[in-house]
Amino acid sequence: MADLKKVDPQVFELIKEEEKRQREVLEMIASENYASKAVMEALGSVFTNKYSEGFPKKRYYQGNAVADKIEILATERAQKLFGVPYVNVQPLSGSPANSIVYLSLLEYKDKLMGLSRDFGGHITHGGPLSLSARFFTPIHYELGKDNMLDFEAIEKLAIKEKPKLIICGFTAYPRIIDFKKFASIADKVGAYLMADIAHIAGLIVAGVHPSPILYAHIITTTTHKTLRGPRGAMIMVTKKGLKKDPDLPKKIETAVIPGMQGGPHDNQTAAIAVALKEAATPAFKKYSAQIVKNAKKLASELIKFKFNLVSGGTDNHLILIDLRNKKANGAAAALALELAGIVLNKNGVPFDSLPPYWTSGIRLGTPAITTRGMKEKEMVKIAKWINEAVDEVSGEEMPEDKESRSAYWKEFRNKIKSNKKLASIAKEVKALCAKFPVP
Ligand code: DSN
Repeated sequence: MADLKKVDPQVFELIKEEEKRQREVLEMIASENYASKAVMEALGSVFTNKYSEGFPKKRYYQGNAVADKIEILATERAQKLFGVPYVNVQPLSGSPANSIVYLSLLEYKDKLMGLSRDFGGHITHGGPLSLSARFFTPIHYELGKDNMLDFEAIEKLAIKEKPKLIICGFTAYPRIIDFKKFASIADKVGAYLMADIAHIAGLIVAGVHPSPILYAHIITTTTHKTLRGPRGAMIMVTKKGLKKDPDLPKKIETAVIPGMQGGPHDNQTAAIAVALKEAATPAFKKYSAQIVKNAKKLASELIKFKFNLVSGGTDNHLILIDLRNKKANGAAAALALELAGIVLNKNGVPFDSLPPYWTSGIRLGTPAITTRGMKEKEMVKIAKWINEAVDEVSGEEMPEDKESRSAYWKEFRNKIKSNKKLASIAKEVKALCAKFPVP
């Protein structure tokens, strides 16, 4: 980065600062990962200079012979890896990818049905204020009493509402998704089934989570979570999708451009191609299996410390903790953990009495720390540190009324910054991190 250092030392320093931060903490945000150097090199390549509205061999601008090759390569790798006949690699990220699907399938105010955000659904699955709720009619299913998918209730709701699109695949659901059951419900009511596998795409291609390819009509995914690529997304149409509607690829392309986007980010496409090559290796299979082993070990250790895990554990890469039995709130715990060198996010839990900005829970995941090579032994240490850090904020109850909340938060933030226990955990975390290099 010699040029950057010379041209813009300020940005150079900030990048160095962020590199140091990422190196010295446990990145446990369930949707984050460390992309490889090869992925980063492709992302920082000359493809960033190109405009290529349209699709390979059907572009609006000249000079796209090489851009065509890179998009075809990424597409073919994705088709092979996921086993689907059609892939579009142009969506800029997960939320636009989902919106593109809605634009291709639905008319204004048509019904789409997804898991409520309050139970782990994504905001684009009909969440309040999102485009999916403002332009379409969201119908929400919830989890059952055991905080697992309740297929009987989902079927009842689908029969009653007859949505045009049913969405499965979630943002904070720690259990296996039974795509077959979703398909039988969607087929019964004649709905399209979309599987949003943004969180679990890497686990699926590695065979450690069942695949939706035989069951969904359309699949969307991001490329930067368990798939470990650059920030980006893809939309796939399965054989079943083509059978239901042979025009789906055309509809999706029209929804990409001019529907939703302009030029694709060819540098992102190049980096996706690299990530897909990496994801097809035996090493990636091993990595993904370890993500799940680590999450399961971490879950069982946290349970020993009497943490209340939503659904009682995990089958995938993430864990959702309801902190109410610990008398802590999500915002306070997330900040305390960050000061202890453990970076995760506050997250709503089923039947949460606090709004999404504060929450009664935290969500954590193992993809990034597994990329660094951490295994079960390290999970034991991490669970202990999480317990110690949360102990420091036990008794931090969020005031009921909004006004007092900001005052409480200001005071809490000032107080927690100088907490000695958290600082000492952060030192231990840093020492552990030094043994596990980032790519
Ligand atoms: N922000 C992503 C997540 O953390 O789950 C989803 O958009």
